[in-house]
Amino acid sequence: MHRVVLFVDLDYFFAQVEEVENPSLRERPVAVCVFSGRTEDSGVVSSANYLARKLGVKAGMPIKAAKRLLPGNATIIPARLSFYMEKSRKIMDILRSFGGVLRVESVDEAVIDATEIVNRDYAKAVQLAEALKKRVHEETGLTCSVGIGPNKVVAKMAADSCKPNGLKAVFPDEVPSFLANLPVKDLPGIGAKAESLLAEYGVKTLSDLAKLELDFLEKLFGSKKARYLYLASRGLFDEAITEKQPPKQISKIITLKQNTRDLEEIMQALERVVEETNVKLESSGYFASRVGLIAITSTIKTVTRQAEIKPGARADELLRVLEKMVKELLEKDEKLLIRRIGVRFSDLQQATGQTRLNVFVGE
Ligand code: DCP
Ligand code: CA
Ligand code: CA
Repeated sequence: MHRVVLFVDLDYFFAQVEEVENPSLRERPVAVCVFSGRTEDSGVVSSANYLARKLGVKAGMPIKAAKRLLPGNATIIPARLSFYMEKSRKIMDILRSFGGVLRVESVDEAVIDATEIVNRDYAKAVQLAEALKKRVHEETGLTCSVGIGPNKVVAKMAADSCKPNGLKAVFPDEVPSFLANLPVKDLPGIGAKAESLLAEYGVKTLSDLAKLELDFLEKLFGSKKARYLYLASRGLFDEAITEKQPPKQISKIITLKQNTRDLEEIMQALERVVEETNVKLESSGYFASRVGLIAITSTIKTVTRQAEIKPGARADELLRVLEKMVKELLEKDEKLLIRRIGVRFSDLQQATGQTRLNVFVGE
């Protein structure tokens, strides 16, 4: 029985987000770049819109090289990574709201096992993909491409084949003909090195690749990759799609400049720790319902305190809770000197609701 897998990939993601923020960019080449700061122009292109790509600008290219290709009306934008992350989380929440098993593959990609919610029906999966695309566009202004297939590899290749703003379903019986004449480099996992190695043996297309014996592939690539190539070139590489396991806790502890019982010094250190862990928590998309203080004393004893907190509590609220704990420890033992101090967030839950809309699944 075939599964139904959707692969969603946002089109020219970072650059498109910038276009939505500033629609006048749509008419000109745009390159979103990460500046390294070493010299004025050092760094690389992260994402380019289609007008810039037409001129040869690509992700990974040095900014200097991109500038040589771009005309005067082009725009170079420094990447705003946390802004794109925030958009990404919003999009993942929209996708999640349709049900199915969703795995976030990267900042702009998700794979959904929709087998159950569409009842193995590919026609329904196409409707689901249309509905996803529509909602993402309505709520964020962004377009994406969606591929549908019996496993993740085929679904991803289908998405790649219909960019931008495309929708491509490869029905199970179409898999062999869809793959046959594609160049080997279109298979996820085949980079420039594998491509040229295969070319030495005259292997150019996926049907060439599918003619090779497993033994032979093992000699070239080792057993794990060989097995992948053997199956994937036939459209048969299939692995279960699972949601990532949420972390149980996030913690951080630092060593103070000197052993101390000075409240201000301790709180300054905690402020830094809370700020850093909060960023980590937010970027992984979780809220904590419990915060803990971890103190290691000058005699290397570990003392902890915990309290329940409101999920999503702000740093200043957290620091008030932690300060009370620190005061308590200091009052309880007047000789206590603290050597290391830290926080632990636990009882984590997904930052956003997982309401299942079932808008689509109704018969
Ligand atoms: N990215 C990056 N550096 C790279 C490749 C990608 O910073 N070398 C970032 C910017 C992209 C995002 O990851 O917007 C997604 O990567 P994709 O490879 O999916 O590229 P795009 O979304 O930009 O383009 P496409 O429309 O081809 O998917
Ligand atoms: Ca991508
Ligand atoms: Ca993309």
